[in-house]
Amino acid sequence: LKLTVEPGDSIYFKDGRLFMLDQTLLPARTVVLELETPAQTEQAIRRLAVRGAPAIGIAGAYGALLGAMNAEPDVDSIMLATREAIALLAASRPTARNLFWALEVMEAVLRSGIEAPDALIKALRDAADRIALEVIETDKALADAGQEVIPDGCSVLTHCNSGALAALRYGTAVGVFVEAHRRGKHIHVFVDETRPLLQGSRLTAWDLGRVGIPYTLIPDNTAAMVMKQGKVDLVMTGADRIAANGDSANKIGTYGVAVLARAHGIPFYIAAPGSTVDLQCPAEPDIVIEERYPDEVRTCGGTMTAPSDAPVYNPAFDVTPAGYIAGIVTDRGILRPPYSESLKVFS
Ligand code: RUB
Repeated sequence: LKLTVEPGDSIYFKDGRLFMLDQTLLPARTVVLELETPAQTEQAIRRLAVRGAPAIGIAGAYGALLGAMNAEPDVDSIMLATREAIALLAASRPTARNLFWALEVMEAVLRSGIEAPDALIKALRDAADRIALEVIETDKALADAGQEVIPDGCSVLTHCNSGALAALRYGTAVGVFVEAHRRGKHIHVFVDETRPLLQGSRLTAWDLGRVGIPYTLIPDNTAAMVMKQGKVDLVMTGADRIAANGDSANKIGTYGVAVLARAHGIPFYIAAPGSTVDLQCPAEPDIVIEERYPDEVRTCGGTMTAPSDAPVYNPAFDVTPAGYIAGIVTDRGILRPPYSESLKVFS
């Protein structure tokens, strides 16, 4: 387990700058962005240059650190600039719990009573690094725990991208698949392409291909067919926020996949670390769903595929009710229903 975040990772901090792979350009181009301000970081999160719940938590923490480092070198200025950065970053994307978890950790450092500017900057840097390392550690634990439900020879279906790009090193659901492959299990993955922004075809297919896991890319509307044909043994996806009762937000379309899985008697699993769990959020109605730009739906690959004035509804996430979820694979083991009890492990 490599416990440093460094060049080569999809996101890392070096010499006062935040570097990240621009996920909007993959797989066609590999471009590393170099960010110097909280505003640049907020824009990168908003336009999905960095995306996936744990990854935007890490980006948020380093974005807050950039606010601190750009401030005048006195404690009051650092506090003010960091708080302004935290407020800006918190407004970038509402659904993933991990962003708010990371920003709360940074805010706690500000409240810890450190009185020297250098010590405060160092404490903020240490906190951001710890957040990144915690993502790596929890995803490793989660990937190990998930093996219990991944038998040799199984065929799984996933939606969106929950691999290393979404979470720095291992990933969540894809991390479980990668660990199964590493242990010599023969698995096959059906990858939903994940309209409108194609995180499945652009990122998950890329993730699986580079480690050599056999996969088949399918249009989202083919999931029912492959399930009916008996080609899917289980479904596993990541999550962006898990409410206290187990209701789980993930990429738009996940709920439909869960309903299909239920109709075909196929178990549906969520894989996510504790930082995705929000015990303050009782259930689905309390999860804020991000709505994104209409042109994401009116276009595909930069080409207009609808009238330019077509009215659009573009929620980025949906919520799968707890009753559809056979288990939640976490860094504390696989949690089973009733989730209002089993999720208390994160209280
Ligand atoms: C990402 C998405 C992913 C989860 C995975 O949406 O829904 O499935 O974030 O997170 P977007 P995790 O691309 O809009 O950010 O790695 O915690 O499972």
